[in-house]
Amino acid sequence: MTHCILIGAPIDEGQRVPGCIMGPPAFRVAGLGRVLTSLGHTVEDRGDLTPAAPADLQHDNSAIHHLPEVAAWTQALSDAAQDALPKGMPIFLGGDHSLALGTLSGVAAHAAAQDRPLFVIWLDAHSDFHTPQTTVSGNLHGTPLAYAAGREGFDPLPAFPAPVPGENICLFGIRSVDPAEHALLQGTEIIVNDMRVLDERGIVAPLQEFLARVREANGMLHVSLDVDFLDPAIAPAVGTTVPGGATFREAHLVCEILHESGLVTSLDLVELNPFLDDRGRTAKLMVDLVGSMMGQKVFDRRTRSF
Ligand code: 5AB
Ligand code: MN
Ligand code: MN
Ligand code: MN
Repeated sequence: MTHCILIGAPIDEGQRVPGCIMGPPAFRVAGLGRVLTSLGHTVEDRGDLTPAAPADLQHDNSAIHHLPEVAAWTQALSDAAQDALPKGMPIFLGGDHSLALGTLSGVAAHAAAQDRPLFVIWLDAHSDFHTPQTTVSGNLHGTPLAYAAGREGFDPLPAFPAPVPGENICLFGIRSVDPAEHALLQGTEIIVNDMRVLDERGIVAPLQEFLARVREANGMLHVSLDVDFLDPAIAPAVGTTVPGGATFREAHLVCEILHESGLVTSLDLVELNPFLDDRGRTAKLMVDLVGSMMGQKVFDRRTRSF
């Protein structure tokens, strides 16, 4: 049984397609709390965060937009993560993926205080490894992983507390990497399980390899689930669809394996844009996936010997 702490973060300033602001209520309407309760967990819904008033921040890269707002969210989310982690498992309801600038910062600070290594699994079509210097779109939802990995150039944001070593980060399902991200990633130890790798090896072995390392190190594990990890055919409600994503069963299997590992300590649910959804099917799928990650099974084999 896990104490699940739901934290809404209706942030949509990290990209330009309106709608992610409706993410937290959509997760609630789709039954996130009910699913968790039905699995025997306790649920504490802390409602939606309100960031402080944005400070006057500038950046040389004129493409960047809404930096002050994103910086304010980063601080609010980092504080919220640090407050929740000693009490249970925070589940952050986005909001776009710039949310992870804050959640990763808070989780990293907590892990450092506990003297435990932090591991991150990034379930996404994209590598989100731009810095404020390299982003062409200026959309800060494409930057959180580079921030967490301690890349330079994030000056206007709060300093990242304890950068996550590359070998503790696993990209899973990516199929869209910009040239500047590619160049930056080449210089890291980040584990890149792109779709090419998953097509060839399947999802089980690469995932289990990473989880074995988390277990061995007694690490904390932060899962960041971007809706566009999923194939657009099953998850249309996202502004940045990329064909060739995880299938329904691949996505559930990832979540089932994450559950069995018993290692997940925090979770982001990001990039859901309910305005683009088809009768709530993406929101419901995301909630079902959280169910699998928290113990929902087709058939429970624990009480059988075969
Ligand atoms: B997401 C792109 N690399 O920088 C950019 O959805 C896309 O959080 C970023 O993964 C996608 O704008 C960010 C082209
Ligand atoms: Mn993302
Ligand atoms: Mn993405
Ligand atoms: Mn996206």
